[in-house]
Amino acid sequence: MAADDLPVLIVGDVHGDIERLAAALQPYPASEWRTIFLGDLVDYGMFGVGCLRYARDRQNTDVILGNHEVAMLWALQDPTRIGFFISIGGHQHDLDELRADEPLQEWLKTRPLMIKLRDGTLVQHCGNDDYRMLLGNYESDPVNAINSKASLVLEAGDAHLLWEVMSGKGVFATQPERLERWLQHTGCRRVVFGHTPHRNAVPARYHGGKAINFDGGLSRSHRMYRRGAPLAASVAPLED
Ligand SMILES: [Mn+2]
Repeated sequence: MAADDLPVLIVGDVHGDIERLAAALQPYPASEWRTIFLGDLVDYGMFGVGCLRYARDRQNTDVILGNHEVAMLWALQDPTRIGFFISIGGHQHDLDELRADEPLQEWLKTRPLMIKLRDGTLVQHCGNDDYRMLLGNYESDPVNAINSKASLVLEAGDAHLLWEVMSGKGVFATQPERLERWLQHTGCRRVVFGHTPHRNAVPARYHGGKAINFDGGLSRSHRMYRRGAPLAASVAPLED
């Protein structure tokens, strides 16, 4: 079966906790699911690059970029940003490992910022519409345009431009008009995102399910980790 025909499994921010990631994926064999990682696999936990490799090598799997991957690429391109990268939870050993693995860098730099699924679901890291800053005035296919722009920016060594786009606060939970405009602009019926931990037992749904947050604070090393945060708050099938 092609990955496109499989049911979709969403994985929210993993942040280096490869043990909890493995536990969360245990009920979902790779061959039976199309797995989509929402970005932020690195930082806080000790196994950020390990999580990237795990996701890259998992069958039927897509990975989109989070702001923490962008910060890591930025630190890689500009050593004066290493302190900043460490200050947001980054680890020197992860940076060293990424530096030594050029194929992994290349893979990371060519990941999309968003994916539009056949059912009209938009998948992106941040719960806001700041991605529009990457768009020109008359883009007929905004999702594709944003992804192409992001790859060009990273290839040119300008990761900082993406950091500006991706470090803002989520707004979809609280600003339904902006959500509605973004859905209209991208031609989607709902948006799935991570980036800001919610406190639910399952992914947090807003505005009748038009916006769904899958960042359940999976990583025990995250500064906002809450003891007992259920795995299913971050890793769950995308329902119809
Ligand atoms: Mn995050």
